Amino acid sequence: MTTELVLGTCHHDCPDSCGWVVTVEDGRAVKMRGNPDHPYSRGELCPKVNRFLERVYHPERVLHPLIRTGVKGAGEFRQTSWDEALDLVATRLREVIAEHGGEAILPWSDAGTQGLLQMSFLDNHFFAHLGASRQTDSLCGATARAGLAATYGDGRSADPMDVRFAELVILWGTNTRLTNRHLWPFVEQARARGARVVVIDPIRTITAGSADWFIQPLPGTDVALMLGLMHVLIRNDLIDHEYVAEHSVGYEQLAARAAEWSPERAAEVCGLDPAEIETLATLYGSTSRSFIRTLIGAEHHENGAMFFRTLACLPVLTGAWRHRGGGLSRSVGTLSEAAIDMTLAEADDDGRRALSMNRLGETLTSPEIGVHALFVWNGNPVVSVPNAAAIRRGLARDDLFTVVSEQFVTDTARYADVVFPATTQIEQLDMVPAWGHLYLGWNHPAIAPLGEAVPNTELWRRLARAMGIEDPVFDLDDGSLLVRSLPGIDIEELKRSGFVRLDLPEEFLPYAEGGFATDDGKAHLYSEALAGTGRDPLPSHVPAREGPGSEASRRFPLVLLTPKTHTRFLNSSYSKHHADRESGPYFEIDPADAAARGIEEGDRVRVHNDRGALELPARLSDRLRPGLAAIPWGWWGEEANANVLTNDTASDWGGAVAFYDTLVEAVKTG
Ligand SMILES: Nc1nc2c(c(=O)[nH]1)N[C@H]1C(S)=C(S)[C@@H](COP(=O)(O)OP(=O)(O)OC[C@H]3O[C@@H](n4cnc5c(=O)[nH]c(N)nc54)[C@H](O)[C@@H]3O)O[C@H]1N2
Ligand SMILES: Nc1nc2c(c(=O)[nH]1)N[C@H]1C(S)=C(S)[C@@H](COP(=O)(O)OP(=O)(O)OC[C@H]3O[C@@H](n4cnc5c(=O)[nH]c(N)nc54)[C@H](O)[C@@H]3O)O[C@H]1N2
Ligand code: SF4
Ligand SMILES: [Mo]
Repeated sequence: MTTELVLGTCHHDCPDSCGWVVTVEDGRAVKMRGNPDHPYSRGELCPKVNRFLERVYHPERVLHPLIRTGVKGAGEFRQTSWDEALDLVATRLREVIAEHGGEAILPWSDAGTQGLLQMSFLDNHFFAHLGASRQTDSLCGATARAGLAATYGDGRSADPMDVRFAELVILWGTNTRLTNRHLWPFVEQARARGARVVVIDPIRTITAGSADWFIQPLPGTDVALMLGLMHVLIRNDLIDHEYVAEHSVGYEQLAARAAEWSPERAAEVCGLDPAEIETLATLYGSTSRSFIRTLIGAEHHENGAMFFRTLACLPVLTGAWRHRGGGLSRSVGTLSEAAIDMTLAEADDDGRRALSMNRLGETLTSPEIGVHALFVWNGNPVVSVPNAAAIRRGLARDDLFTVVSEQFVTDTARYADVVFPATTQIEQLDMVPAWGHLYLGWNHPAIAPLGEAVPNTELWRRLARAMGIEDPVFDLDDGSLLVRSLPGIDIEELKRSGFVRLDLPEEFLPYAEGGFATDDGKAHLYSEALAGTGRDPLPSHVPAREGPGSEASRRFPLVLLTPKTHTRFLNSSYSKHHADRESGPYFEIDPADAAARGIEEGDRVRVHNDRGALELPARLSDRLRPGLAAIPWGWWGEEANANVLTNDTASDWGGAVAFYDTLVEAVKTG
């Protein structure tokens, strides 16, 4: 028997990008553990990925190409050969191009894998050759990044691991213990040295339950809270005037705006006590090593970019950026990206039209937009994109040809005309650039691909050949693509240890001396650039159009949040296979709202709005507050998918979408 230990890196869309070790016996993976040498994940994986090998060898894995035999959505297929599947796709694509033009073809993909090669690389060339439409916008991160960039010029962040040096940790709109679990030990290190941990979230999450202080604003009101904090910081002169004078512009204008936001006014908007705002501002302004951690949650609002743009002003005002353990950390993805040369992945866009990935339902149901062929890989849009019922209607169209590359027959794949079998991370080569720490991770394939599954790169090569596309980029193998894209990286070390740190100083303080990425190198407390696009150049609280007090709220008075809730789900991945290990789905409602509707624990409840309806058991919860409801997101199936209800309005700028500005009503049915 031969036994081998193979190093890899988790590919999931998760800030932790953990290192792992796979034990392979005679070509079969028998054990998978965290890599104990990985400086950030330190030998631990998570309740999702601890059972990854079950996923790899799952009897329901798609291991051969499939062709649809039943009606769209039924998930009935017959197994076929690669040749037949490729021929069918090539024939249909040629027909679509001849009849409707290349732009009638639409690619849709997300971050099912975050690997450099397998996320998005050769697909760019394939679709460029077809003259296909391009995908634009983002389900995750782009609005947060654009918001930070409005103040800083780019989305650069502090090293998350530096939270261990903080004296005050504010976890703002992020559920660290669930979504970013390997950061928590570093937060605990800070706490062991006396730091206070504050959580700001509309829901009393498990992270809030572990905090020293939990502040519970109404969703979508944080900008008012931040303006209230600024009001107190300025009034009590807790400002680092030297830092502000040297490294920012617009302090006077911002101070005038903040003057309008007394703690009383802010508290009223946020549903808080003014004393909470006074105390938090005093604590924040009197602590130099104050570390704000945020991820994605707050981006999923109409005013999502404004949240991040405003948040970015806080550590400038107090000069927290000067100190290790101070500042703000959202994603370090831009730092990883800077280490990668993406030239080989880029294809000419030739002015091809771009369609929003967030509005897939509208795109597929609109005859004017006219999409006739859809490719989906690395994502499950029926479950992950808002306004899901519209997507199902679009996918059910007879005159739409849908191709999905997947490991499983997801809710989306059930509508495919052709499903191609995709390898899992332990069957493919890649390099994972992290967004939650400063280490690039290598991923050696540990086992040969199961069945006839192929990495995404190989799928695009085969499709290019089937379409007669000639382009030398398709002749390069995965190893060559990686080596050429990582010019300054010690690849031998990456392969040997599984990770290398980005070439940054050990004490990485991005803005200690200013040096913001704006044209003048300063933080823009007042932004001419925003003014130039017709937006408010200063932080401003704008209530959501679909929010409390709006016209819609008369019919649908409850705000519905649908965040990540289960430790064993990663977005919609695992939700089918770990379903029996998580409780749910359910409708979480505050006892006061339940009483007003005659709803008791366990009652069947119809949750609805104009977009759709779900029938779920009620769970009376002390995690919420009156007016606020929640459904855990990620479950498959029309009866369970929270995105049947969610709002697909675009955020203020940046291209994400307002999932969390969703209003519903709930009626007891049984
Ligand atoms: N277990 C698990 N881990 C995951 C994932 C998963 O599905 N499961 N998904 C991964 C992915 S793709 C991502 S992007 C990250 C996301 O990581 P997070 O951003 O931490 O996760 P979210 O659940 O999107 O949102 C975090 C919190 O934001 C709160 N929130 C919503 N609206 C507001 C608001 O207006 N103000 C404030 N202050 N808070 C608000 C929600 O109540 C929620 O508790 O997690 C990753 N990690
Ligand atoms: N209501 C609500 N909706 C949300 C969110 C929320 O918090 N609430 N979160 C949003 C966020 S932050 C995100 S990031 C998105 C995530 O949404 P998606 O990116 O759609 O995430 P998943 O549903 O996990 O789908 C990933 C799919 O990729 C497949 N996959 C994995 N690896 C590979 C591979 O190597 N090759 C191929 N071909 N396929 C692969 C997996 O099998 C899986 O089915 O959802 C968004 N939607
Ligand atoms: S999903 Fe996240 S926490 Fe789990 S192993 Fe992967 S990177 Fe680590
Ligand atoms: Mo995400």
